Amino acid sequence: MNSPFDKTPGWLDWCAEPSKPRFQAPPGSVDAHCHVFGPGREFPFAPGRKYTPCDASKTQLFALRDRLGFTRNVVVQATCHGADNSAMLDCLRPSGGRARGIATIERGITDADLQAMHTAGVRGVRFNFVRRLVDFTPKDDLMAIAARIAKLGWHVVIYFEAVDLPELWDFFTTLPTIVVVDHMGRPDVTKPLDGHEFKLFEAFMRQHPNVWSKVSCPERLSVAGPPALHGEGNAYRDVVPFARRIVETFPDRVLWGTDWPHPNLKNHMPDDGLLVDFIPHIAPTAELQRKLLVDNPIRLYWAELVSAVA
Ligand code: 0GY
Repeated sequence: MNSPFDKTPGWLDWCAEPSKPRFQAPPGSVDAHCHVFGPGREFPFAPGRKYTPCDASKTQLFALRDRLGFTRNVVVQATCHGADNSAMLDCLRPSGGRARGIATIERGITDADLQAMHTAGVRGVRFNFVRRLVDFTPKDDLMAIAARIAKLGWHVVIYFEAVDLPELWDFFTTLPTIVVVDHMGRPDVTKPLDGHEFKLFEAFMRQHPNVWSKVSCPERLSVAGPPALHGEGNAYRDVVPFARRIVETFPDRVLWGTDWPHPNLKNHMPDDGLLVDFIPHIAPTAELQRKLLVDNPIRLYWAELVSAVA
């Protein structure tokens, strides 16, 4: 069915026929960062959005999950839906407990609405500091939200650019919950791995044991690009040292996700199968892979499964 919305000019649609990955994800693996868009006819995009995407439905997301050999999803509210979480919540209920959600909420949300989201499977909120995606919410509002969701055992997901970490550091380090950083804080991978900027991110994680990182989005961070440009095995090779450093240094606080359907990419749309084949380059042992894809996300999002086994 056609969307009633016109996509942002130059919009790249998600890859309809991703390759079957060669890397076999361990049983129970979680895609801990993905989104749904609409479908616009059913779940209209927000009037204040900064981009208008193609449709990307829950059925298509679940088909991708199965094709890639994954078991579970964490669906992150996309900014094009603002604080209307209906499309994200609509994924959780029919997933049979195999999807959790990260919401965008406003300060005035009622306790009853928060509780209903918890029952549906929401386990966190996202605070976004990327200017091209959102108008900033005042920090007082964010702190009030964080205090309320802490009581539910939820965590805060933060999205920011590496250059903004120094300014945001004090706010981030006073958050009262686990704090999950999207895409390693978006390092500039043309800068040295041991340079000031990435060292600061490592210090952020080292000094604050409540900080976790998603080692996701090589396709967004890479300057080297996908393998079509450089031959097989070299996909996003410039991102590998950064992600691998974080996985090896903080193996119990890392998550991985596809970022499907990959909003706002300008140069190419990744083959999600090849993104999965990126994993053994950044998590080279079976133990690191199991922590990254199973143990860590299960502990954070499906805690009841851990206590059931314990
Ligand atoms: C991502 C990255 C982006 C967009 C969003 O919610 C969103 O709109 O997260 C981006 O454009 O960098 O994590 O999906």
